[in-house]
Formats: sequence, structure tokens, C-alpha cells
Amino acid sequence: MFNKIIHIDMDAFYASIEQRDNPQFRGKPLIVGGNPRGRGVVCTASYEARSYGINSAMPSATAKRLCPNAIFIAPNLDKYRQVSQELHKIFHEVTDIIEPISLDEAYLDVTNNKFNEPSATLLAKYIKSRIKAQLHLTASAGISSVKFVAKLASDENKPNGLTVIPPNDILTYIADLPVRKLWGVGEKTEQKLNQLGIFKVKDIRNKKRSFMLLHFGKQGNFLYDMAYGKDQRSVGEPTLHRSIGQESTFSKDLLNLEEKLLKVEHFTTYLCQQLQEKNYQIKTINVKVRFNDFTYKSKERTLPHYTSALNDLLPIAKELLLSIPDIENIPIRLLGVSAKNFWGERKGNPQQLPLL
Ligand code: TTP
Ligand code: MG
Repeated sequence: MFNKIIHIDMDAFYASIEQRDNPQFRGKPLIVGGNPRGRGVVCTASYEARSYGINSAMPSATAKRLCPNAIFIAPNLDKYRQVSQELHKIFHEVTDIIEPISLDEAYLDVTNNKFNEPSATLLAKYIKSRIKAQLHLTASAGISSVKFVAKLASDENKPNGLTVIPPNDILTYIADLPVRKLWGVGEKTEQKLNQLGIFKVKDIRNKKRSFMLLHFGKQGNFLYDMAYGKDQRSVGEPTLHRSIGQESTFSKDLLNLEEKLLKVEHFTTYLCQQLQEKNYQIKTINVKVRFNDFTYKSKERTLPHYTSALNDLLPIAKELLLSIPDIENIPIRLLGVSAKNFWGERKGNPQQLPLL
């Protein structure tokens, strides 16, 4: 018996919300992000702007050069967080086994669902139509029996896509993909794989598991499994987290304080969303940075009470960042916000609801 996993990813999330709420932006190249006259970066671009080669994390000034007519607006995270909460209510109509990845992205395990509906395709269509009807936004869905393939599938026909990769098609579907597409493979791992003559997923199949283990440790094991379409990770399972959080190494160093604080805000927002979804509360929050000279600094604080509220955690996360000596002046290449000291457990058993 195969699992049925749906991965949902909203299309041009921040930009689509702004186009929805501001009719004058519709059909136009819209960029949500930092000021193009400053050192800000693009959070996301509408699909109209992407046709000029603009994408997330690009400096806003470059985006302006590529498309001088583009409209630039600053992000409104409160609004996006509210939309994300509405989105999660729609997910919960179908299942309570949900694993949020970010504000606009989540895995849903629909193997058993509240509609007792055996077709994951029908459920994905239902979710997409509810998102359209209620939020006036579009999402792309990917369906497969394993998580990493469901995620690849949701990216396959963006925007407004729905792609199903049945269990028997997985091996063929992934064979010719570049290794970079595999879950957890960033620039560094990609380079290392390439140096070992591994460019496509199917190239991993020419290596032994022991070879992958030798060169990549635990990750090698996982890469080997994924090359054969295997991914044991279940959706939103309550793992015994030692810590939970978000971190990123940036393609361009973060230079100004505004950008650094905005990243802290993004990551803390994601963190709180993850905590609330999993019904966890935490007591200790940590902010870490790696400067461009590779020195590493980390600050943490333990609160007197457990919480998962952004109102509690965001001011502390910002304070922690600001307490790092010289944070204003030194460019940073990595930033992370994480939490530990957990309390709580996953929500109870799903309820049966009638099909609407
Ligand atoms: P994504 O899902 O990566 O991008 P997207 O929803 O804008 O576009 P699509 O999925 O159709 O390709 O990210 C979701 C939101 O997260 C995005 O709207 C803005 C924010 N974001 C950033 O702020 N910085 C980033 O570098 C990225 C990748 C996303
Ligand atoms: Mg998205």
C-alpha cells in the first residue's frame, strides 16, 4: 500500500496577494522586495516580471535594470501570514496531517483523509478550487507516494499546475533530473557530486551505497535511497526534535541591517508557523550568523514560559540579532533562527467530516 502525499506550493505567493488586493498591479511586472535604489533584494516577482529573468533573492537594483517598468513594493508579512493561516484552514478540511515548509508551502498526507476519498488527484483539485474560491489565488500541487517526488511534481507545471507521479513512474521521472533537484542538495553538495562524475540522478545508481556513504556520510545514504525513489520521511511526524527552525546560506551576502532584520522576521515567522502547526511550544530561541570571513556567532535566550506566538518570539529574535557585536557592519553569508526546549505533541486524531 502506497502513501498518498500532496505537496502544495502557492504561485508567486507575495506578489499574487498584492496583485489580488491592488487591481492596478494585475497583469504587470510586480516585484515584492527591497528598494531598487538601495541594497535590497527581491522576495518574489510576479510571473509577468519573471519573463524578464527576475527571480527571488536577486538584488532589486538588478531587477530594475532588467525591467525598468517593474513596480516595486515592500513586503507586508502580516498580511501574508494571515493568508497562510486561511490556507491552512483549507488544508485542514482534508487532513490534519500537514507539514508546513514555509508560509506558502506544505506537505499533506491524504492516505487517510476526512472525506474518505481514495483519489489524491480529486483531493488536490478540491484544495486548489477552495484556494481559488476563497483566497482568489492559485496554487500548484504535486502528488506522489514519497515526499521529495511530490515536491518536485508541484514545481513541474507552475503556475496553477497539478502533476501526479504514480509510484511506477517515479524511477523514470527522476532518472534524468540534475542532482541539484534532489532534496537537501545545495550548491556545495552539487559541486562535490559533479566532481565525482555524478550529474544526473541516475548516475547515483551506478555507485554503491558504500561509496555514497564514504563521500557524503548520512546524506549519502539518503541520496542513494532517493535515486531509487525511496524517501522514508513521513509527513509532519512528531520527530523528537532537538531543535526546529530555518536557516539559509545566501547566494549574496546580506549587507545592511534592514535586510538582516527582514530575514530574522521571515525565519521567525516560519518557525512560529511550524510550531503552531505541530502544536509545539518552546522555551529557548536561538539566532546564529556566519559572517563573510566565516566566523560564526550565536545568541540564545530562554524564556520564563513556553510559547509559539510570533508576538513573543519576534522581538526577542530581533534583539538577539542586534546583540551580536558588529552585526551592522559585517556582511553575513548565513543566518538561522531556531528553537529548542519543547513542550506539547501533535494534534489529536482526525475527525470525519462530510464531503462538502
Ligand atoms: P516560493 O514558493 O519559493 O516562491 P513564490 O511562491 O513567490 O513563487 P513560485 O512558488 O510560484 O515559484 O516562496 C514563497 C514566498 O517566500 C515568496 O512569495 C516570497 C518569499 N521568499 C523570500 O522572501 N525570499 C526568497 O528568497 C524566496 C525563495 C522566497
Ligand atoms: Mg510558492
